[in-house]
Amino acid sequence: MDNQKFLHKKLLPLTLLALFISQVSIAQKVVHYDLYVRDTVVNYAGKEKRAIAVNGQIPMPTLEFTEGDTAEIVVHNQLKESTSLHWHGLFLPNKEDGVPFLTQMPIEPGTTYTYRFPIIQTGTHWYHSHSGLQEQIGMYGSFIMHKRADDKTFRKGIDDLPEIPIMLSEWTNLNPNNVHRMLHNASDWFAIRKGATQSYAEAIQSGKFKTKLTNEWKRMLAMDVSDVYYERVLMNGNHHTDLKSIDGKPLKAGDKVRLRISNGGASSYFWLRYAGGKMSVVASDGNDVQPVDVDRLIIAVSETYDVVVTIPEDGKAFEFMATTEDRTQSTSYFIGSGTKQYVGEMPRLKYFEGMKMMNDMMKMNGTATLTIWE
Ligand SMILES: [Cu+2]
Repeated sequence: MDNQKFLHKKLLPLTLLALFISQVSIAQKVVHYDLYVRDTVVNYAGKEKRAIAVNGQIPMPTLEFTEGDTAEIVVHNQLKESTSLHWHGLFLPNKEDGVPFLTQMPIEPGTTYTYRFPIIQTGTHWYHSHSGLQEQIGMYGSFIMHKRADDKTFRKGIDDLPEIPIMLSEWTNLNPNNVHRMLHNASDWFAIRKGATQSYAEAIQSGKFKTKLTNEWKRMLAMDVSDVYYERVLMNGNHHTDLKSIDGKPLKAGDKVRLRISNGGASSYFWLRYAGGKMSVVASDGNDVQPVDVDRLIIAVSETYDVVVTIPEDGKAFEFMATTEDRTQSTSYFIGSGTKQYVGEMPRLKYFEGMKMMNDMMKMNGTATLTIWE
């Protein structure tokens, strides 16, 4: 009895000490980034336009951590307007969440602000400005949190693959504030640019004159799956990118690459497709999922997916393409070296078919409501 007490007394401080040391060693790794936010001029679609670059680049730099690190991110605002950064999908103390006038004051021009928070999760996430419409003109970037090597959930063959973070985004030559205003005014301009005005002539041509008439009667605007026309869509700030090697290692047949994809677009959903066979989805919004092989998948605004692609043969570069849901724009990576293997464009949408479906559904809903009323 006495012996046990003695042991207990002696062991407790030791245990505490061990606990303390392990905590210190976890908390000690501070990963520091300096972000310089500056005005820039870009030419993505035939016109020189104002944009915002961070450390001279669009998208913003990829920020990488390992679970257990402390993130220390210093924002140097060199703009003539205020800014802020929001960490999309991250668990962190509220005051680090980056929402001006809610969790912090705006970072004023010429000032510096430090975000500091522990990394307590893993996965693919992203970050963006939370001030005005700065996100639309360049302020989006990947935020990657790796698993620790001793993580019980570490998946060999997935979590140790070479990887590429991919930020999807759109570019418009219009000032984003104008886009915003035009959306409020129900302008037809975007539909005209997209060739999606759905005129009477087109309606007659596709045998849907009655549908068109019904819609006019209801004073419906032409319907589309997305409202804004963009001049360009981008993967990591480029229209097309060659990916021949990762970390200096050339990619060859049989190699697998993990694409950590975030949709940093303001309003576009994207279809993702690959010319080299099926893609294996291994994570969604930063969470591991049971791998699922797909021919294509759609990614919504702000979502992230981790997708593993395999290079089926040498001497060819396989296209990984993102196409806007309205199918008017696309952007791609070519993975591997050699002759380009294209996925091919997706067929244009059948607008009148969709219109008719919508009308039929509304009729059905009307009936259902009536039944309830009776
Ligand atoms: Cu967000």
